[in-house]
Amino acid sequence: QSVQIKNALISVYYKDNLEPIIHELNRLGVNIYSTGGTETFIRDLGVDVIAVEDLTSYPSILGGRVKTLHPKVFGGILSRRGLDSDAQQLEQYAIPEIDLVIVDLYPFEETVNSGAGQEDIIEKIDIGGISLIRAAAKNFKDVVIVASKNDYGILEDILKSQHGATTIDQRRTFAQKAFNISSNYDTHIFQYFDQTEPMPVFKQSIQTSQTLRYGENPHQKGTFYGNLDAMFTKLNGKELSYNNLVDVDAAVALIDEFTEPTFAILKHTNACGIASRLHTKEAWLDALACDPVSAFGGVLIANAEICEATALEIDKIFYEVLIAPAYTDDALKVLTAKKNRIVLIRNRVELPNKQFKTLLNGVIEQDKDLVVEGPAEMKSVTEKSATTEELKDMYFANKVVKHTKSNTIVFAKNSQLMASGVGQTSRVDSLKQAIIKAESFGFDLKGAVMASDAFFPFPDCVEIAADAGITAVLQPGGSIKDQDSINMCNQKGIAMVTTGMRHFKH
Ligand code: 93A
Repeated sequence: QSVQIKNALISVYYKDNLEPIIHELNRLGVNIYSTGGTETFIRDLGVDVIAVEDLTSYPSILGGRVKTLHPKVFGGILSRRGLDSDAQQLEQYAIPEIDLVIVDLYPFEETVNSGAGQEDIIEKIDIGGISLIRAAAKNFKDVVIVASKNDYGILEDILKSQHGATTIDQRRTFAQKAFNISSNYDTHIFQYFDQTEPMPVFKQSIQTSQTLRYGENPHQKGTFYGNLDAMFTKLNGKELSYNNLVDVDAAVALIDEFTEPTFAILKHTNACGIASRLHTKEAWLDALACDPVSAFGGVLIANAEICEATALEIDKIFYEVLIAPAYTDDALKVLTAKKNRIVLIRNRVELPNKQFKTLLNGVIEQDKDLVVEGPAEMKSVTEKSATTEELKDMYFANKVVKHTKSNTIVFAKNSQLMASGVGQTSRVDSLKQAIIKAESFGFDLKGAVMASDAFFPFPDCVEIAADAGITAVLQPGGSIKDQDSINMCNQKGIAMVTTGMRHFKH
């Protein structure tokens, strides 16, 4: 499967660094066919070259728009070696087999970036060159395609070390690169013509990418498109995995809801612990107390500097990722002792307020859910009004609700998450899950508040919650049966507020 190069076609925009290849091909006795400017360049080196016009018996026409587009050129590139009918036709029409194509396309992107006018830009849409690339790459079984000036050096090395022969693996690699070049080239042309509103995150993030160890599971490949180094400064630990990234994203969105010192612990994008306190260490301890079982292997995030005392507490459990805006030196000594734990500084980067998701062979885009209703938007709908403390806790709970998978029920007391029911297919199941969790970790729900991401279709949820000790309930409202739930609250002597704002998260 080693193919010896006998005939080459060279048509390049940038002639720089081409010279050594020409001399090498000449030394190997390869026949060189070439187009206008490239042909002159080769002839000036004192090397024999055949003008494509002499092969096609056609001049370059329309100011160069049509120079290589001819069956005598493309037939020689595309013919299937070893197929008698193709060989017969090559002979019949006197077409030489071309086994090396070197093309460097008209610089479309550079011309656009130079601020040139439309006419110049359009003229730089390469037609013949891109066709040569596609044809040669398609026939990689027998043809070598070098599609960029950046690969002249690689070709030269191969020509020298293998005396003008190439292996199938090398030809396939060249073909792969060639299709990468042609697809990027067409993408730039598309972007020039594209008048639609750009998707800013994609445009900006597509420029850097990072191959992940794997995707959500080890048998899935994964890549991150974006600039993690701008978002975080990594102080310790291994590479962030796909699942880490998903949780880190959720963690960042959640913590940004809070201004007072807050610590959150996330598992599978949901908070399994979160608390706001005067000191970060207390916030950590109370976040952990919420569900110390789930916290194992979690993603931890704080919105205030981590000191040594806090670090010593955090260090007691196994976690995957820790994120904070800053760490004291003493804290870092503690936190960097275990080499696998990922410790990140969150850099202040403005995040786009749109989000995207692929589905059904397309993309859906939406504004991020950036609003959260404070006590001012909470409308009391029951005979009993919520106390100031309850209002504060419902505000806290509502922030957590927003960042928890639907259907969601969140219990909170004294700016601490007591339990949540997440991602259940019915709200009442979420509620029951939250009650069981709270009780299993020793919480007394008496005086705690409940927040729900969407309205209650029936009065069962408030009834069960009140029986469990909940004294105030927050929900968006909007069910045709709202009044049933309100009546139930009145009957149980608890408060309810509505916000008018649903916070589904799927
Ligand atoms: O104008 S084209 O689209 N029509 C063609 O038939 C054609 N063949 C090669 N451009 C064409 N090329 C391009 O010409 C190559 O991609 C290369 O960039 C350039 C080399 O021209 P010259 O050898 O005259 O400098």
